[in-house]
Amino acid sequence: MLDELRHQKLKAWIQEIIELCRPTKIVLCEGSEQEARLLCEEMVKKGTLIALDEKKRPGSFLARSNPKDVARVEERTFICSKTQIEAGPTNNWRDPDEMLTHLQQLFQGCMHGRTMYVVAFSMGPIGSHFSRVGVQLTDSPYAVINMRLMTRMGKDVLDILEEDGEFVPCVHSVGVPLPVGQKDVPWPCSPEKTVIAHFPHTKSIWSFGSGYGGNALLGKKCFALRIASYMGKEEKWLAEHMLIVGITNPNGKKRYVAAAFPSACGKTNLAMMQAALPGWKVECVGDDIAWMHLAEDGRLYAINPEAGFFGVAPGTSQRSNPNALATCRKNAIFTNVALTSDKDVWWEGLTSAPPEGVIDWQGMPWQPGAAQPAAHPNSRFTASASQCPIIDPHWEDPQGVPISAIIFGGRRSNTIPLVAEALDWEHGTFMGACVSSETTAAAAGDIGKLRHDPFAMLPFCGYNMADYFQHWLDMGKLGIADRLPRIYSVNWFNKDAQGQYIWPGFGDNIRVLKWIFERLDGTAAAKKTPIGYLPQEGSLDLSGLQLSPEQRSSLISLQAGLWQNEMKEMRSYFQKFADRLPKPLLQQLERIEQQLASEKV
Ligand code: SAT
Ligand code: MN
Repeated sequence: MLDELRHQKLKAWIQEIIELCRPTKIVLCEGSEQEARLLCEEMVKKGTLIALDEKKRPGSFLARSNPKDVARVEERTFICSKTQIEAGPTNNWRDPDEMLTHLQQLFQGCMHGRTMYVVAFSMGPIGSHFSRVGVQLTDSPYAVINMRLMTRMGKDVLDILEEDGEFVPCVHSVGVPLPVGQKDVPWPCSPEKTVIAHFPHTKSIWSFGSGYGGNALLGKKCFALRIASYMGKEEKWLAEHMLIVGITNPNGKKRYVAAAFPSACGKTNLAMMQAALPGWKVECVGDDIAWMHLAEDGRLYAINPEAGFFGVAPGTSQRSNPNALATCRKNAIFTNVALTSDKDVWWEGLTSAPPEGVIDWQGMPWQPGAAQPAAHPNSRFTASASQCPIIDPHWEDPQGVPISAIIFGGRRSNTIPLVAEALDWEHGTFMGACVSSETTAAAAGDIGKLRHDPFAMLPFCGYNMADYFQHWLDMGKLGIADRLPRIYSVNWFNKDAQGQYIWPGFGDNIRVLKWIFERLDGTAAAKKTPIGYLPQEGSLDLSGLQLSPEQRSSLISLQAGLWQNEMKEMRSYFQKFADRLPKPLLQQLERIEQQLASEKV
């Protein structure tokens, strides 16, 4: 079968991994529907997948993972650059030689009794100058069918690799060899031995022990963010944890915006928003990752390297995201959601009352009011972007779409106003560096704890975060100042004294996008403050919202005391980066501190 391969280097590498991992069978994936259907049938027989009702969810399946394998595991994720300083203080570093020795032992015979799938994939439209190719070798058929939805995968990609095309080698194993005659479990994994290792210098990825999401679909966080961020630094482009949307105003004028938020902070909802203001329209280019490059016209253009969505299920509803529901109406894979008695899916928030006879994500009968939710908080749907009813007509444009604004946001119950515009690129870079957010279920660990998450890239930056800040500053210098996107910070999650969210969010977030749009048009008024331009009273469209004057002002005013604390906190956070921290960021911090201290505020 490998004889078909014309790419000698690829063939030799596959051969090497076969010798190491000793799979029983090799399958070169072609990426066809037929192939995916057969894989799903096999997985249904094995109990990995449950086929959902053909009328309610055509072509769709439910997978239940091992309860120890439900999210990304950051403490087992490593950046193996040559020196520790290259990985920086925010990454787990391992010496590359030591890690490779460890991996050789770990992967030894690990695919015994299993099939190894060869999955060639393109991140970005096939053949676009801005796309990059990877090849994942995996013993997880679940990873294969997800990669088929999340990337352009299969024969077409092998074709464009020709005889010597570059590719990122990605090795993945669930880490459970299967002795002859032993029955497999529905979700094999090896949580105690999980390692997700990235080698920026050789641009390669090894992942062992987990079959879940970002740990196993190596095109996503491992390649399109960690390795690609490193490529972007070398090659002067940006790989970012950002959604991309097109926004059209009632006059038919359209602008594209990219927005970075930490995992499970509503990126998918914003990316597919049903605008609450009449005449405004949002179209989706991507919901998670943006690769952005400067074009000759001095503007920043973005492609979505992915081809599908791996969205958080809980909370997704007709109110919060009707377009996501439409996207996963058919041909979808659900992981760790609940099952209904009529073989459909359910999760918290999908409907106000759960249907009768719900089976929880672990396969147990579940009653409303139970201590544990029916769907795991990090349960997901995987669906092709082409099924999204509001997918942007340019979402596969090989040149990408021109970005007019970049937004940074996090989950913050106070301090950060609803929206603020950066004074310039340098201040915008500082805003990105200042992102912090309450933790969510997307990663294993505590939930609801405030942590710094610069540019929403904390778990995804493949090199020293201080150098990444510098790369952003450098990109600003390479572009043409008034053609670069303007930079904004937003916060949908401000709470009042009673702990209730003040801002309605979801479709009403269009009001904030409208203000940004009109700032770019030069028609929305703002007042200059130390932390950026804040909406002038009346410039933000709040028509029809039930907000008291106090609520309005708390959303868009600068709270000097809280900001003084914020800057103190940032000063101490920045110490992490010692003298590698770019000076302009420290200068921004000092400027804000001084201006806050003066009476002008
Ligand atoms: O990394 S995942 O793709 O599993 C999800 C996320 O953290 O955004
Ligand atoms: Mn993400």
